[in-house]
Amino acid sequence: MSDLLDHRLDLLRQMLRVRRFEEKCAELYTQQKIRGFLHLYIGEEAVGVGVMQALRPEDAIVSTYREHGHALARGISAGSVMAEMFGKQQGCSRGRGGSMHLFDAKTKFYGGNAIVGGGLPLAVGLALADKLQANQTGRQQHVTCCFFGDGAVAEGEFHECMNLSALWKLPLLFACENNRYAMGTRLDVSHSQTDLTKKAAAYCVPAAAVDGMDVLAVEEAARTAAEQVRSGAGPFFLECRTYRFRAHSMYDPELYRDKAEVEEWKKRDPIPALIRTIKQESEQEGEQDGTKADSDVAALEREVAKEIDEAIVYAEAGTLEPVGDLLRFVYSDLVDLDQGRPK
Ligand SMILES: Cc1ncc(C[n+]2csc(CCOP(=O)(O)OP(=O)(O)O)c2C)c(N)n1
Ligand SMILES: [Mg+2]
Repeated sequence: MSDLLDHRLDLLRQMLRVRRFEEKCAELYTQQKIRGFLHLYIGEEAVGVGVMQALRPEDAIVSTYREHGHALARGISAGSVMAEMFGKQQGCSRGRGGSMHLFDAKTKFYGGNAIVGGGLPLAVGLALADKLQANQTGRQQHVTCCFFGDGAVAEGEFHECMNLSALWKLPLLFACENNRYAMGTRLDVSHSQTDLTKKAAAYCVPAAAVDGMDVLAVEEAARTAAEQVRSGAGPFFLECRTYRFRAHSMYDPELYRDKAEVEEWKKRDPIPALIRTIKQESEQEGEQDGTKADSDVAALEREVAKEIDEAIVYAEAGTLEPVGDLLRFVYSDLVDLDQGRPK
């Protein structure tokens, strides 16, 4: 099998992990094993998986409340994410964050965020720190990638962050997930300018839009953008045009859009689209009628199902943090500045 096909299958594996993980989350939510808010990424997987291809381990990521896919694609284990969904202390945020606050310092995944646009100023701060350190040590700048939705573009923070990042030439990749809705508000009802790239361009941030239902296109656009950022040219705004197939959250009756619109977008589901590409390419490579591709896909489905079943077993077996520990981390320990140790 060629390296190219191998890579395509890996992208498919990653999108399937996110899709099947979240389908299980929806089931577990109705069983009340997962509580609180739950925002599914189903339909948008090509964005998180595609953008993540362009990032290196030393790069940083800031995310939103719709971040399960980002976390999984970044390499946080399915078990640790599922345990967090269950509120167990084995979760990546010790069970204190839940669905909207996945966090993992090891992979530089600096958090989901319940505040619309709230990740943007954090990302500016991270990128500024990175640039200052790079200047001091002479190393190359790392990329800080900030995911946010079209709704965040209507927030004041977005405009402040565009301005500062361009002014200070910060190494920031803005990954805008334009799924056309902010809860029940359609893009053209809340934005006077619906071409979001123009808003970034107004602040002198170079910008491009990409088909967010095509993982290969997203990967290519993200690689180009990330390399430009890494070279020290300053920020880049990548608008990924996508669609969520499910409701905004588990509490949304979806009265603001036609079922026919959703069905139309489902025809562009990024997972079957990639399977079709893999089959075509596999046939071109001489794999006869594509049956090899079918068995590859079936094997991936089995592998992913096993991983997620194991993640659920891990989360079920996890433990809740003792009530007596609940005040831990509310205040920091007093540190003796001379000794660098807790007093
Ligand atoms: C500052 C702020 N205002 C309002 C809300 C309520 N709220 C939660 S999600 C959401 C919509 C955001 O839409 P978008 O940024 O497009 O992300 P999507 O849900 O489409 O992924 C709103 C208004 C919030 N969480 N934070
Ligand atoms: Mg949106």
